Amino acid sequence: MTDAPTAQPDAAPALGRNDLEAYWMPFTANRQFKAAPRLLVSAKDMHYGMADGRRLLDGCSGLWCVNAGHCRDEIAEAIAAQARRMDYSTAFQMGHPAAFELADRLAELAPGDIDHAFFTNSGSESVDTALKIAIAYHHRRGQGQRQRLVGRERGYHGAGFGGMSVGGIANNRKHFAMSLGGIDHLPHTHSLEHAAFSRGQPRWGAHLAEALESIIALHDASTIAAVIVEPMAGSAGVLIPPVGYLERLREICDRTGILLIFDEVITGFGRLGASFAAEYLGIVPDIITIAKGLTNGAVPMGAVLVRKEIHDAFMSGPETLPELFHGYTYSGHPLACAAALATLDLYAKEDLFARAASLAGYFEDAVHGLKDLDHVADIRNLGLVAGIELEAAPGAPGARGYDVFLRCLEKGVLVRYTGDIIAVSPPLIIEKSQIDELFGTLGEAIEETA
Ligand code: PXG
Repeated sequence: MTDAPTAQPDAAPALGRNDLEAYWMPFTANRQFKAAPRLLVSAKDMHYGMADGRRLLDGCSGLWCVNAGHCRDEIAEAIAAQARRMDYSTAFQMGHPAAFELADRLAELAPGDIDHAFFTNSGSESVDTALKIAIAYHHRRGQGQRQRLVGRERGYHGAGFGGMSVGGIANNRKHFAMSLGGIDHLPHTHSLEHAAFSRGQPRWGAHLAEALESIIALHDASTIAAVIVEPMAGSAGVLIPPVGYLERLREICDRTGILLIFDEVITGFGRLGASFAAEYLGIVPDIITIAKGLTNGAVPMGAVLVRKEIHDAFMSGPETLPELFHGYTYSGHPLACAAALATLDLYAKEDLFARAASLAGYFEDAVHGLKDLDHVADIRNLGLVAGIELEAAPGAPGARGYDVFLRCLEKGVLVRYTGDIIAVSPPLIIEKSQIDELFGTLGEAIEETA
């Protein structure tokens, strides 16, 4: 499959410094970036090409989305063909075949009786949609008092007001005084004291799910619509679910009628070595939010996958009215559907989820090989995801993470950093030699950092 040598990315167009000013970059230190820009101009398979002509091994699948590798011909061609056939299809009261086909394919892929898809354009929109569906579902069933939502500390559920409110990353919340009311948070499950250097799922931490019982005791289950968690938290620095933890959340939700939402924007589409984390862990939530790997990152798209019972609860009342007053101009956009269908075909044809599973052991050994380096406080991993937590430099939290990120970049490897945590999540087409390169380079960078 990927034995063929990776193509050299194209040469870069020139860009003057003044051209950088107008673009207000997202989640980026704009002044720092613009003082020393890092511009990507091309991509193929495992690599990016930079504006200065250098080639970068992509250790984080873009932003956790390019699971089948970059610029796959099959996806590019499907998008181009669709753009010529029909650019845009009116999304409300009209439909187009590819959206129905894609929903069908996702229903097949999803676990249990999760069998309907609502389309969005991003993970953030998927989360907001899922929260609205959860509340509206209870309302439909005569339980309109179920409005509270429960998220988790250190959770990331996108940048919308809904996702921000259930999210638990302080910096994403504290500048925006108004978040939704009626939200509680479970404690996060990360503990250096009890679970540092765990391989795969930590054995410590299942008891933290009991915090949901306390929230229920405080508010009563009859006021709570849903609990939303990332089965494996990505953005906050790769937090792996303790053995038994998600199972316990599922049991409590089953008993109390609270819906369990898995935010699989990162864990979907093979990241852990199965279609979804739900599949990998054998736990079926009520709702799954997806985006990113759905189109291999090639066109923005997200979706909310729901159990049959949830969907069917809406299919009553006047047949002339929309059952859910919600949607986006670009829900089920034809180009996104074309990209997603081609992506799902590629995942299947190259058996990429199984490939990720088969590489996971090698990947785990490689990342844990960094254990004895100075400054390494923890290493954690699951599927093709790893987090390397560094001790913060005295008085300068985040500085070491940024320094390691820059050193890797200098050496031709792109990783993500969140504070002092390095996250690695390569495309599932990665070769063993590239896993060696990735962690070899990261190890050098950690050794060199002060
Ligand atoms: N849920 C989860 C679990 C996510 O990881 C979103 C929702 C929001 O998706 P959109 O498409 O609206 O961005 C995400 C996004 C990182 C990083 O490196 C992670 C995300 C986005 C950007 C960077 O940690 N996750």
